[in-house]
Amino acid sequence: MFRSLVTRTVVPLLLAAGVVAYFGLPYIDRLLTEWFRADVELRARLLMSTLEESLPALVAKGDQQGLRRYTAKVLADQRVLGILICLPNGGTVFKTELVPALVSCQSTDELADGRSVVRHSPMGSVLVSVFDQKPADQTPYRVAILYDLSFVDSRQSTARDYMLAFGGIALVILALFLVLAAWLVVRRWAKILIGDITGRRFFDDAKSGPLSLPILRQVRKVLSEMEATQRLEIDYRENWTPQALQLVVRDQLHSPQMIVVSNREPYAHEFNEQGAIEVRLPASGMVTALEPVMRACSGTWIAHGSGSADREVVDRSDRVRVPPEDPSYMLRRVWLSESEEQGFYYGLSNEGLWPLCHLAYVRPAFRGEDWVVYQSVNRKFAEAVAREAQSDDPVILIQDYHFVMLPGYLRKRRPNATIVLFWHIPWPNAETFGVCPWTREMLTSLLMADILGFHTLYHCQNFLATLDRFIECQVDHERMTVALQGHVCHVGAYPISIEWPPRWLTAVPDVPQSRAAVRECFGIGAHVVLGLGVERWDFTKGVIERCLALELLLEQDPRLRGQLTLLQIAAPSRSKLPAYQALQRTTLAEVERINARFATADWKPIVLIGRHQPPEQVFELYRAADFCIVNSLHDGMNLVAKEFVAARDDEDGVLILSTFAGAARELVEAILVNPFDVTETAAAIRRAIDMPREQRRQRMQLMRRTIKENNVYRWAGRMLMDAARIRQRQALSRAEEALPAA
Ligand code: GDG
Repeated sequence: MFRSLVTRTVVPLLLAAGVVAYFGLPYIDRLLTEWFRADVELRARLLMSTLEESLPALVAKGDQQGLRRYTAKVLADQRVLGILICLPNGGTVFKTELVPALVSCQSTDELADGRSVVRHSPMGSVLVSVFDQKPADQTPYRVAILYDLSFVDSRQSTARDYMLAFGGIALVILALFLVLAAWLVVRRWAKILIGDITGRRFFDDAKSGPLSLPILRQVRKVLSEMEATQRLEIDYRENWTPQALQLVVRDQLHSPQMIVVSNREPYAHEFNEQGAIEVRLPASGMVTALEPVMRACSGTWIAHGSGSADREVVDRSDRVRVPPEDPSYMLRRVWLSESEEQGFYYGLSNEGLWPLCHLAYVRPAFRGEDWVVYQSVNRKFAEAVAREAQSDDPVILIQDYHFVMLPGYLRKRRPNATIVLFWHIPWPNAETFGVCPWTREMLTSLLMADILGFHTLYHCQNFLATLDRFIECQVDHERMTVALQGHVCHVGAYPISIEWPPRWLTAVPDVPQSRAAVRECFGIGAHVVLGLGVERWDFTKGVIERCLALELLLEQDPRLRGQLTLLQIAAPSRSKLPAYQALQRTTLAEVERINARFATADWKPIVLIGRHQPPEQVFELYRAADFCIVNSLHDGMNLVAKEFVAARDDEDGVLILSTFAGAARELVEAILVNPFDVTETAAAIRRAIDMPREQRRQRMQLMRRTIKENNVYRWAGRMLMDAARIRQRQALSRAEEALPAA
């Protein structure tokens, strides 16, 4: 700051002084010249009055010798250069030796008595002063006294140099003094100002000093404007980003430890056929949604280590940092034995709860031994969470139906933790859920969460109705809260989504290139309309119904044969279970039958890829397709529908969507179908093929805007903002309870 004060004060001051000196010095010079000249003129007049005593007699006599002797004494004064005595007619009476040639009686003739003139000779300047003498009884004559003025020049330049030097030094000292004083004042003021800001005194006019007040008022104004904009952005945000989510975690939750618990891990390490370790991203909607959130928020993700090489890469505490290419959070793996996996994952979770919650008409299986294992695995995860928790109040985000008992177990171990459980699948009506033999235990545990999130309001209402039917608790339908054993659980609809824009898109070529690449890869002709299906191979996703709809369409309109292909990606899932094995067999058989019925030498109606694909490949397929069909029989949300729309930055392509998928509540511009109605689904495919470009563009534009605004950061942000409010309320009531009774 000091240097800046110097450059901002001293330098301009010196420049200004230079300008003043440049224009002022000639004036001073002139002034000095006049002073010196006046001085010399006075001396000439004095000398003349001295000469007046003896000169008349010598001039009268014309005594050249006497005049020379007499003037020689006068000339002892070195500054008197010479004396010239002239007659009125211009004749010379007497002239001393050093009178220069340019001064003569003629040349001084026009000068009036007592006046002076400066003549410039090669020896220097000369001042000539003339005095007319008129002695009584004598011829008048004129005396010219010549003074050497060269001393004036040298004195003048010395005087100027001294003036400049003193002026300059005085100026610099003054400037430095000023700068020092200003610096001290500013430093003190800045110290007070910083103190007022860091001590937060600036929130209160009365506490901040008068000097700081004007600035602090400005700071406060800017801050409150920023806060208002931020609030606006958060409330009505069209553009939720990872940074916005980080802000929510920092400013509203005050950066607590974040722990995610799920069965499926976000990254699985697998041995490939060559024995090398590969990282694989599972085909899971929960992982698709949660992974970007975790990358933004950091923390620990606890999940079942199911990859064949998972144990090879963890540390002694079973931890590994992920994502592998740019680690930003910790993955803590929990190991499950085969029997644990059987009872917990395959058994109760996927043969019991999954079919129970999806109206796909697959009968759920509930076995007592699975229930025992399910609870013990939930306890094992509770143990892992407790070990990972570094404080008594972490934020724990539990994912899905695999961990129904976890909120209850965790509430006992960490009463002050904020527990959020998100239910990724539908919640059926009360009668249906009541089929589960352990409904009461499960509901009681779920209510120990602080927030219980579902995709849709409809699922929330089903849940509240199930509570009403099966357990004794206080349900406030207005505020969507449930009180049980002194604990309040908030039930809310938080429609899940995807990151915007999906990060895989950067690695995928544009639409024309993707179309060409995919058609070449799968041997599909350039003129063929390409329909796409992408899912885990699950009976809820309606893959067989889709194939039947395609068959019906080709039957109804033979002109479409050779013109339309369905490319179906079915990533094997839960393949150990008989229902899934049967599904895979039936799907393959149906595809084979339909292909055998219609296929030609260079065309097949259905191309089925029953393998897990890398995510970049999945996004390339989205870009290559003319339409994407998502006809799930029942689906909590369905992220494939959202990913397809997100991939279509060309604003083209048609989405066919099941009315029984949660996504249908948001993506109303899709062609909505009842997946159980094969005829309607066939008609929807026909509509997708025939839809004009402009209609496709407008529908796609609207859907893209919906997903962009309601992306996964908004999903997590809304839930975490609610969690923050609940935390604040709980802290307040704990503080009030701690107060001594009045
Ligand atoms: C549950 C709910 C809810 C699919 N095949 C491959 C692959 N995928 C990816 C998709 C998508 C994800 O898997 C599937 O997401 P969904 O939402 O469709 O389905 P679920 O796994 O059943 O998820 C569902 C979701 O939770 C979130 O709450 O929407 O309703 O059932 O991201 O792209 N990914 C890769 N290869 C594949 O072959 N890499």
